[in-house]
Amino acid sequence: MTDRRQFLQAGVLAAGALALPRAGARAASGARVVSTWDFGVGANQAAWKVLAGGGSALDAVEAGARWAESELCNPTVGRCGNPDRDGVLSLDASIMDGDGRCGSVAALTDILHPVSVARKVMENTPHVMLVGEGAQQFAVAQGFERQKLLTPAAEKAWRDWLRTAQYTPEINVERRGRPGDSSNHDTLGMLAIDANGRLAGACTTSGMAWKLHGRVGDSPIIGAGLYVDNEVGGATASGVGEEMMRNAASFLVVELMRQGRSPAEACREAIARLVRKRPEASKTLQVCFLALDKQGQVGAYALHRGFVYAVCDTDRQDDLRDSASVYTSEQT
Ligand code: SD4
Repeated sequence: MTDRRQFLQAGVLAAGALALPRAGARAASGARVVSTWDFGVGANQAAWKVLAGGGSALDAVEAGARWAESELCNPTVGRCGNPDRDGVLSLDASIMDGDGRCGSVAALTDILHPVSVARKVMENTPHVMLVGEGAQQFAVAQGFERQKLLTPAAEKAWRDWLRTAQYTPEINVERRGRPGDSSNHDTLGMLAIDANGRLAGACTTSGMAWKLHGRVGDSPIIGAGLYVDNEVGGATASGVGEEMMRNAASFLVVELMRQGRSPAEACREAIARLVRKRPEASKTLQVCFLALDKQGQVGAYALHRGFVYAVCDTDRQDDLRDSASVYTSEQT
């Protein structure tokens, strides 16, 4: 179990700590996996074990998202996530491959691996999305164990919030006054291309802390928090999900790449549209996009400073990049 800061301080980014099987390097040639935020380094490495062994992009992104859901201890992903305003920890996740197969779960409670439930929705049902109680029933029927996930630390944070916030739902509670602070927002969005040139993506989150009970963000909405198409590439998002949902934003990024934009240009244009629609709101909300095209080129763009993303391939498994591409600083 790893706190994200300890994870970085422990020197996981030091090259020596990153020895991964080189034997798979040939099988993985051309493969690449990219993820949002600094803990994306650890998630990428979990995914890379699959890609380096010649595995599929779909298996890789599931493995990477599972790593974030269980190994990482972080207030906005998986078992250590902060609850909603009623003290309920509810998780959202999605998975998609480049052939358009997809599955997602939203407002799922008491199940450790929402991304794997999402994959079961994709593979074992005629549906794309299950929510709430029905998603949990389905998970249990598929063999997932019900367990209490809320950590004592998350429960304490919620109780502290209740004391001061008078039960008012807030959209941007973690970001107030510092919209790009990387220590405060952390959905895992992951995109991978395997050695056969096939793409897949996954997204997993506990969403916004202290959200209204029943609130669903962009992460499980195909086209908002995640979209993948083998003909073009994939995109994923992190930040205030309501903005991604208003703009079908990950789909938009992929469509912009289809029209010839590079991954970074497509992410930038998606942010520009969002700002044009809601210029005032954009001053305080963070929105970040990460995209990977079918050639394996990666690009990212954020509305405000603070977004970092991780890139992993045969050459390097610990690459953490600062999204120097920031919309607000361009405008000033
Ligand atoms: C959501 N997009 O639920 C997610 C939250 C997030 O970094 O990305 N936080 O709106």
